[in-house]
Amino acid sequence: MKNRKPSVKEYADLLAKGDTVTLGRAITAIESKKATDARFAQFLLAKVNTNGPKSLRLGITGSPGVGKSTFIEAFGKYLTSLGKKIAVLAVDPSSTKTKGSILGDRTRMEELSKDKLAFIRPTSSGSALGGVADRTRETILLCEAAGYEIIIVETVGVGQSETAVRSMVDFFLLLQLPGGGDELQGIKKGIMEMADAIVITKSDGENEKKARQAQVEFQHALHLFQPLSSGWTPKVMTTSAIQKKGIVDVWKMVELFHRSTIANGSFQQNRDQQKLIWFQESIQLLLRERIVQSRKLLASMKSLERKIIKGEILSSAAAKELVNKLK
Ligand SMILES: Nc1nc2c(ncn2[C@@H]2O[C@H](COP(=O)(O)OP(=O)(O)O)[C@@H](O)[C@H]2O)c(=O)[nH]1
Ligand SMILES: [Mg+2]
Repeated sequence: MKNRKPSVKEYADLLAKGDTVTLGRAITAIESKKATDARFAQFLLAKVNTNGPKSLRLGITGSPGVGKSTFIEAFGKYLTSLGKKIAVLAVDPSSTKTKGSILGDRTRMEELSKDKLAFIRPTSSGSALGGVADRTRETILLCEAAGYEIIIVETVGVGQSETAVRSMVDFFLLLQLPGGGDELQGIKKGIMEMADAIVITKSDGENEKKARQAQVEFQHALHLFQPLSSGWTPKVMTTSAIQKKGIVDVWKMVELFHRSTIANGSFQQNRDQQKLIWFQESIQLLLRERIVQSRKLLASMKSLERKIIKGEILSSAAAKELVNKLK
């Protein structure tokens, strides 16, 4: 066995061959707080960043317990049965507090995690700078470089993670429990507005009737929103992941979306726009990083924070004052 560490090029080649050990290592490097790991990850990403892979990126969201993991397991198994390579990335912004939830999710995708065509990886939020969104975007690129054609990004339906995930996927799916109008009240309108489809879960047994009712109500609700810029009309479907019902229809819908948005150009437009969002977010992150990495600037920031709270300075003016010190 060679003792020498493989070069970035060798890693890139291994990745291109779909080597999952290399993929895992590369993702770990992205998540690492060590500067050498970060540099390695950047070199590797630069090597694998082929413009425009033929992948499909799918975001899936919904409240805890709605059935995301069970759905992804059934959906994922169906996709691998078609011979497709899929990667599942779980974004859990609260994972530092609830480490157990991700482990729980993994065991719930038991069959899929044993599937040779599937790669499952939770994104830990950790405490490193850069944020979950940044690392998830890079992880998506690495998975695509390793030949995964369908990337599923799962997020817990709480907080701002939906907006972040929306800005890195092609298709955004919202899962909802069967139920009547009461259920409708509970959902944040903003999340529904971002959805390309709503899937009512657990449509089996006694729930079936309620699920169909919910389908009608959600369809009505969606009609009230502005049309999506993609020209796509959001759909509402019912599924039972346990009885494997509706899973094929969801895939057919996603395929239709893929075909029609590629045809009308909005698929590429969306990806281009997402690249620019990433650029802007990175600028903000790097600026902040520069500040907190300098003891002097960090002290200024803390002192300005105190002044803001005391009402001595406006937040925006304080930001200007701080950024002006970045020379
Ligand atoms: N009856 C029924 N139960 C389901 C279905 N999908 C998920 N569940 C159950 O709902 C609970 C939460 O599912 P899970 O996939 O962990 O939800 P998550 O928190 O959104 O990932 C579990 O007890 C599942 O067994 C379904 O299609 N039908
Ligand atoms: Mg889950």
